[in-house]
Amino acid sequence: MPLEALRADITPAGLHYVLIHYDVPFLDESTHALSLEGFDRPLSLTLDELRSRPSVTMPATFECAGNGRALFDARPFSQPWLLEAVGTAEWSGTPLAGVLHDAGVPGGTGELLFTGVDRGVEGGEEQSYERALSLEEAMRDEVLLVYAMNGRALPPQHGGPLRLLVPGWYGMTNVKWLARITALSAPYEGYQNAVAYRLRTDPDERGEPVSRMRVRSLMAPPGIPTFPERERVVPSGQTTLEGRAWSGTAPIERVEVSVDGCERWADAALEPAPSPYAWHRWTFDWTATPGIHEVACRATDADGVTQPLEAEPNLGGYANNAVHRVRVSVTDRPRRISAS
Ligand SMILES: Nc1nc2c(c(=O)[nH]1)N[C@H]1C(S)=C(S)[C@@H](COP(=O)(O)O)O[C@H]1N2
Ligand SMILES: [Mo]
Repeated sequence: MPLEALRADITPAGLHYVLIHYDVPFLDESTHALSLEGFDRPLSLTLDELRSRPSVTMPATFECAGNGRALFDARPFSQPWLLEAVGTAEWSGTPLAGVLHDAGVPGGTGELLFTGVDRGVEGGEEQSYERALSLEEAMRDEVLLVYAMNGRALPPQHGGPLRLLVPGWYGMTNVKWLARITALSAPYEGYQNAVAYRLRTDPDERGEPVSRMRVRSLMAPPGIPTFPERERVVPSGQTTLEGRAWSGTAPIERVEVSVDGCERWADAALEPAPSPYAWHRWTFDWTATPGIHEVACRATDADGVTQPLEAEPNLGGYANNAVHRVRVSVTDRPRRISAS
């Protein structure tokens, strides 16, 4: 997502970031079905059946766990995101809990496994993209089986015709091209849970699993860019800085802005979020004086956790929620370029 799209409450589908481990499968929505296996009453649900169930439409923000990876000093070998792997869409679907209730969750189920249609080879292992989630998290009211995005059928690159949405969690949880849910009685040890998406500083340690999104804010690039360097040029005088803030762990309480290279901070104006699972807009009025400045934003959540100036590095390059810093060049009156 180009960061100027932080100006929109709802990210247009064509600007929402896309992350795909393998290939986009092209599925026929008239024949695609979701099967539930290992339940008391195994079910197979078509898209029509899912759409006829209770429907919820909810703005929700998620970001890739690797967002900011390329800003770590040692760049891990993976998708080299700078800061663009985040977006907010209006997702429509049916609550997962209702479907699980109909299928009957067997006693002793600790986790559910969500399997996508896409297959690839990763870490030397041929696999389907699949992730397990604890039954407790999966049963939360806001967890949806999603079939529409921004009021239209879910596009192929975002998992159409059906994906999982677990608001508050990093993106890898939201399994696309969802084909199967399996009730598990033993802890899952598959690749995307046990090997990938772990916070490790030593390749031999097991590491903590990556789960909910850390508190974070980003700024829409102020002023106008130079091409091709993409440095920011801002006219001197009054300007409004703006951006978004979100957290998957506790509500956002505060956003602060610094216009002097993170020496001093002042409160930004924080707007209410369009849903408990979507980002807040923030604004900050700045009187810009000519020269080079570094502007920055940082958010704090209701647990009292504030974004760090630098995030702890880890081998996967996950969960980099460091303060967003932007260098701007403030100029007196923009130069006029004559057309002749
Ligand atoms: N089946 C499947 N689901 C998937 C993935 C994938 O590669 N295959 N990528 C995951 C990751 S890492 C992210 S960040 C999100 C991205 O969702 P988006 O492309 O709709 O933004 O989808 C997740 N779901
Ligand atoms: Mo991701």
